[in-house]
Amino acid sequence: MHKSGFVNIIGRPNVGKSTLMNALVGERMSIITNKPQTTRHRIIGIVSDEDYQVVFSDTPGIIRDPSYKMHEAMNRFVDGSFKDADVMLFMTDMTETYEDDDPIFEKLKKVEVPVFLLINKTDLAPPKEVAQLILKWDKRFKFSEIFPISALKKHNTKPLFNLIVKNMPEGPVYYPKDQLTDKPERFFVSEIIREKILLHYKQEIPYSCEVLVDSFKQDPNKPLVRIHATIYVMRKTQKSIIIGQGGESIKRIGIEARKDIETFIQQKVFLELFVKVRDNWRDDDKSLKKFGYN
Ligand SMILES: Nc1nc2c(ncn2[C@@H]2O[C@H](COP(=O)(O)OP(=O)(O)O)[C@@H](O)[C@H]2O)c(=O)[nH]1
Ligand SMILES: [Mg+2]
Repeated sequence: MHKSGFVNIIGRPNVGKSTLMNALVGERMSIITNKPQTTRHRIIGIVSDEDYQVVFSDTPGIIRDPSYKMHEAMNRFVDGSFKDADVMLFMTDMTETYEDDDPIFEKLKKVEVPVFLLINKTDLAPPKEVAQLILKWDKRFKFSEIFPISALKKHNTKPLFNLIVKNMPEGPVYYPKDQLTDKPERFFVSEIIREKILLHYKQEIPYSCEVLVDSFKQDPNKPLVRIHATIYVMRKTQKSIIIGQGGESIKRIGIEARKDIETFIQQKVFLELFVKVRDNWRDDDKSLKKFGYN
């Protein structure tokens, strides 16, 4: 019997959803930083064996007060993940707090498939605190399972994975067994560049940027991939911040991103970055469509 299904990871920003997805899939699919709202799209990671296939979805964190259309689109990716799950993983961590009347509980109540609560970042607290938190959550909502884990240290992630497989229904092979994700290489290239922007710029800059790969071409004469990508910002002042004095800042982004892209595609890369202003793109339907928020 072949088992397969969709496992969707949801939760607020920064609790460790992307870290867990990467730990479970064993590849660096989703970018991770300590900044909230790093993940903007729904990203899938596929784990296959001879007799099962688990399709994990990493989602953007649930944004409580959307401030622009991009946020609304991000929340729609999360809503979508309620619809097709065979198992839901609802993630929290050792530090965040929920009110008993948080709207998420109403949504979770309507879910007909098993919902596992994952309490992440247990490496940050003594076992006694973890135990207390488990009790607290257990009183609040009837989860199918409660798993204390550390996605970062991979504590308890293997037992979690085994239980997920156990909960998969009988089902077909949805994707070729050697496929790891549904997004093209270009998408991951733009995500790697965006990760470097998140890491190196302060305040509103990362949240004002989007990255698109304009071309991705194998060099006809050398074992080299030539990539052109554009960083879109919302204002002219942001463009000069991205570029930096004498181009120093963008140069650093380019060097770091190139290294990671080379690891990701297992080839030498020539990366060229451009910066363009797109006025207020986060609230512009046309831009959002171009950037894949639909
Ligand atoms: N100490 C600790 N930090 C973690 C753990 N999992 C994730 N993090 C960190 O929490 C931050 C947010 O992680 P990320 O996976 O991007 O969270 P997401 O926004 O829910 O996808 C990053 O700095 C991670 O390194 C964990 O198990 N323990
Ligand atoms: Mg994430």
